Amino acid sequence: MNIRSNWSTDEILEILESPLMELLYRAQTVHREYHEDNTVQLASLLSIKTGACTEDCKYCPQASRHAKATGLKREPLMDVDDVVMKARRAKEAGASRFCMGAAWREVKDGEDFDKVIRMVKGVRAMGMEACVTLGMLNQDQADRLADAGLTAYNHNLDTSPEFYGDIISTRTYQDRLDTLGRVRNAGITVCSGGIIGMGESLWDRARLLEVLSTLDPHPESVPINALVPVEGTPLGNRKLIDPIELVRMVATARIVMPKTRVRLSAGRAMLNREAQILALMAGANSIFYGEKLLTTDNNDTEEDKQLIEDAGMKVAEAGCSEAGCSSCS
Ligand code: SAM
Ligand code: DTB
Ligand code: SF4
Repeated sequence: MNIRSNWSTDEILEILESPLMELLYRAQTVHREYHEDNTVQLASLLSIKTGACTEDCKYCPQASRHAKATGLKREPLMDVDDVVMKARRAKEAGASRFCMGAAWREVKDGEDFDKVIRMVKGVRAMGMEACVTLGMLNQDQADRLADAGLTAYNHNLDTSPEFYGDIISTRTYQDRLDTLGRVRNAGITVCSGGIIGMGESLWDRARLLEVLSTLDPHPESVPINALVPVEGTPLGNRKLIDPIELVRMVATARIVMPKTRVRLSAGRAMLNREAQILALMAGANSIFYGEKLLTTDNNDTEEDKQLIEDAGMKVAEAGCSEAGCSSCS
């Protein structure tokens, strides 16, 4: 099967809505063809700068305008040595990718960015993949991150272009796409996905997958998050989504972006073992691993390792996880 970058909304919507057994069968067939290694990558997350963000993303506990209602404590940028120590612990626990998140609207040149560059170098020196998510970037900043050896840059599109304005007003969809373009230009791999369960329609979900799958090349990594409704945020009262909706989203992402690492991301803590195994069967081949995501709780690490073993899959080793990696494909 060839890799397509011309999917239409209708085609994707048809897949997303197809009978569950057909959807799972098709997704698993694609998955086996492109991911013979049968691995799940363990990626650990660390919030290197927490809260006090000027953006107004309705889902996010880190926006300063939600701080009073959420009670989230802001933390300045961490020290480089502390971050590298956390990465070392994550590696010892089995993670091969270390993702660092900062609650910034955009990167500003100066001392803080210089520290992030040193963090990236420190993580790479341990043989782990390094990913950062720092908000918007200019080309020079993307190039500096590439020079530091950054593996991937995470910058989510979150939802469809049409629903985006209902969730965020302080930046545009085009701003997001522009940053992704700079990341690609710099030669860093692209990590971009979205969130379901924010009140969007199935059509919006199909549109998000359309935007991602018509990028050429596809993002190497697509995180699929379920909204974690955090009390005090504007979406804090939203009902948890049905886990099967998450499974459908993962399966559809797998079918339209066969080579991509699809990451079962936020919201996994609300899934039981069976639902997580269904998501792995549907083509998810990475999870966030560690007791915390950025500010919210994540699944237990021992249970995660057991789950992967019980599912008959293997933990991906460092340096052997990117789509297109010569050792994997
Ligand atoms: N500030 C940077 C940015 O927005 O790109 C990086 C950090 S931001 C917290 C990273 C991603 O976390 C967001 O794009 C969003 O997709 C996800 N996220 C944040 N809060 C979430 C929540 N409550 N539930 C699910 N995903 C969430
Ligand atoms: C992504 O798509 N999900 C992660 C990571 N990329 C940076 C973040 C999830 C955050 C969930 C809410 C929190 O813990 O603050
Ligand atoms: Fe800021 Fe990122 Fe949270 Fe939006 S998602 S408020 S940009 S930290």
